[in-house]
Amino acid sequence: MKRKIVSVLVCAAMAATMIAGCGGGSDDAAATTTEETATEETAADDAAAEDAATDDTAASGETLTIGFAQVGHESDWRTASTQSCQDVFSAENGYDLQFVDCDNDSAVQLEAVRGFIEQDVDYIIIDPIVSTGWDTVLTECQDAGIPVIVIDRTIDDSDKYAAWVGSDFKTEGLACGEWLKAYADAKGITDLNILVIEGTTGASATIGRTEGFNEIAEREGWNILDSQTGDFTQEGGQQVMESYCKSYEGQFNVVICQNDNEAFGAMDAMTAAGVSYGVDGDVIIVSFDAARTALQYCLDGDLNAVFECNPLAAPMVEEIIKGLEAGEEVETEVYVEESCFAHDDTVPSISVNGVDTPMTVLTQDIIDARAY
Ligand code: GZL
Repeated sequence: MKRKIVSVLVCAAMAATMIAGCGGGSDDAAATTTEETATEETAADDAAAEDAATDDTAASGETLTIGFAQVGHESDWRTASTQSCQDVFSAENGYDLQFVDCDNDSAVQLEAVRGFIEQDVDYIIIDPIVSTGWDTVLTECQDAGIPVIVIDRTIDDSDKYAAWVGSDFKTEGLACGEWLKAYADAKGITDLNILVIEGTTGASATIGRTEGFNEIAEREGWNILDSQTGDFTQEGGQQVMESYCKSYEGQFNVVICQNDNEAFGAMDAMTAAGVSYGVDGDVIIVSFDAARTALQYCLDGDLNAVFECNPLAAPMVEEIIKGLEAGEEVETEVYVEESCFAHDDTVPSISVNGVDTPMTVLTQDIIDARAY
């Protein structure tokens, strides 16, 4: 339910009722007129009270109800993203967070958003599982007067939302490709035979990382042996890698995992298949996200490099909501800060989109200081 100052609304309604009641002693016509007048006054009073309530609410910081339709719980990254929102949009911070874990199911996610409309929440946050199929429900949000803020992944078939906060996934893919080129050159590896474990099909993170990496692969003439979805899960990464170890035994020397959890599964599968990987292995392996566990693997040499995708969007979302509450112009596209990590300084830096980007060589202190 949208925030209201119920006492003001109840008083307005009571005042209208008293007017109608007091005017009931005359004949029916007069009584009807009084009632109609009272009804019109009630509606006017309600509107005035609502405006007053809104103004008062904004000024007094009354509780804002936020509906959050989260992708699911598929990865360490997702856990950090959810925690960030729950920490920021807490009751003590003046919010009523209505959270729905959509379990990686787009139909559930659309239903969750419609449920928020029914609840008449003040704002809706969506991390879209896939980037299409959104215009109808976003139109419904617009018609209901509920601002939508999109985080992390993008919506590509509608612009009916107030703002987006997230990452440039193509740039993440380009960074990975540029690092691999520099790393292979430094190690004297001229023949790259690459296996890719993609993220969730249709997710903008998958689309962007694939597009960016493939742009470098095509430029360098690399051989991508196969590219299959692991659905951003550890189980998915393990299953795909088990299949790869059978189908491409002895043929591959690079594995690109589009998130950390897929890399954990791929590492387990390669270990079971007797395939060595990491800085001292036969196979170069990298991941995206950079949650603490993956950084520890990278520090230990099991992962060669990790490309960050920052999940902590909630503080920037709150700034946008505060701006909207204050009637201010807000940033409609906000990019989170991200880094590139490596086990060692074989590649000190890379150039991505013409921007010189350092590769951060991991230390235990860096990992211990990380927020997620
Ligand atoms: C990317 C995010 C992806 C992460 C995965 O921004 O949507 O989804 O890379 C997560 O870990 O499952």
